[in-house]
Amino acid sequence: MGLQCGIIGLANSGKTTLFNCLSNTKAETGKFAFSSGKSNLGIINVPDKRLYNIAEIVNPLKIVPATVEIVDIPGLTKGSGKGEGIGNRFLSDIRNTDALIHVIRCFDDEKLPHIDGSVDPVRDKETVDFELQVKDLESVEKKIQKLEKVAKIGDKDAKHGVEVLNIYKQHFESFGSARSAPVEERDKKYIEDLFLLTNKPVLYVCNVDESSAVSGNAYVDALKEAVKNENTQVLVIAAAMEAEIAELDEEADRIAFLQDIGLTEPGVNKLVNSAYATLNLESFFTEGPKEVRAWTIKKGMTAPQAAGVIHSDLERGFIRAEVIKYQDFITLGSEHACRDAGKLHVEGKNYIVEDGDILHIRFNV
Ligand SMILES: Nc1nc2c(ncn2[C@@H]2O[C@H](COP(=O)(O)OP(=O)(O)OP(=O)(O)O)[C@@H](O)[C@H]2O)c(=O)[nH]1
Ligand SMILES: [Mg+2]
Repeated sequence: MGLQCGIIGLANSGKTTLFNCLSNTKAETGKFAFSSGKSNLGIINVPDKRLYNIAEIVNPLKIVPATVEIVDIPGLTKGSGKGEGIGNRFLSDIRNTDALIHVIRCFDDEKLPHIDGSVDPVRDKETVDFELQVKDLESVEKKIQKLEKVAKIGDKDAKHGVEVLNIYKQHFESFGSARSAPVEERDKKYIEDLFLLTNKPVLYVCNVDESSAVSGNAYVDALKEAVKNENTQVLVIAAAMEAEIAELDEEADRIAFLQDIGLTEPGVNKLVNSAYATLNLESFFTEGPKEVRAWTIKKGMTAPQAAGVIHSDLERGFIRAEVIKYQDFITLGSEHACRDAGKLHVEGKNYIVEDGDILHIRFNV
């Protein structure tokens, strides 16, 4: 399952800096707003200690973490949705992402002027939301026009669709985002094909200076207060500092650097884990002498569905899954020991895979 996250935020909020701490590819950051003229694409390895603990027992040739794709788009600004600045044409680059990471500037830096004259996280967040809403309004209006034609010739479903889309339209016009529109669950099918930007789950990242990395600052508090009804997570990350840490080659140096400022793990790890939680994602593992690997599934997937994430043949020809719980594997120290202790469970096609399961899929095609 290719999970994709888009990074959004005002120009100079630190999107590319964050991208660089997350991704295995490096992109250029700039002191000037709109310094970048393209979106950056990268792959994040999902940090998961369990994978390495399993590998320590198995000693495989290869360790393969689960991955998430990230897209970093350049500078949004007031008017982006209407084609001002350069942000507009990049909004389509995040159209197909599963979730958005909204980076918000929560640091002072006299050398880095803010495009709107002052640091104000709540205003900035609203500016960005507004640009996305303008874009979504456009999509919804287009669909209304199309559906109205069908409704005119008596199509009841189209008529209802127009009603629902008009709720969205009004909601956008009063500065609402699609995810909070007063629409019944069953009516949301009318916007499914539009991939509305403001319908995507969002995580806020407050980009702070080093001294606020542990406990935040007044900017963070203001933002938290402003989004407290949005039912989402607000993370505090010192992106510029974490980018420096990510540059260090030695793991021990990175840990020492983190501890020095009072952190136990990089904020970007928390970010990936929060994205998983927000999207209801979990991991299962496969292990063998060739490779120990983590895979991403949606919570509630059955064993054949999970097998299908590995390869469609495994889903099609699914016979059974042999399941060892992560904790049993670590405690008992081998597949063999788990089998002997009765900790290797044979499960059929209705088994719901749990986070941390180690699976062997038996199949036949
Ligand atoms: N002081 C300080 N500077 C930061 C921090 N995070 C990023 N910067 C600086 O802010 C500038 C802009 O950062 P970028 O990551 O390029 O910002 P961006 O959001 O990608 O900007 P655009 O691509 O132009 O929209 C760079 O000079 C960064 O070094 C921070 O936490 N503190
Ligand atoms: Mg950038």
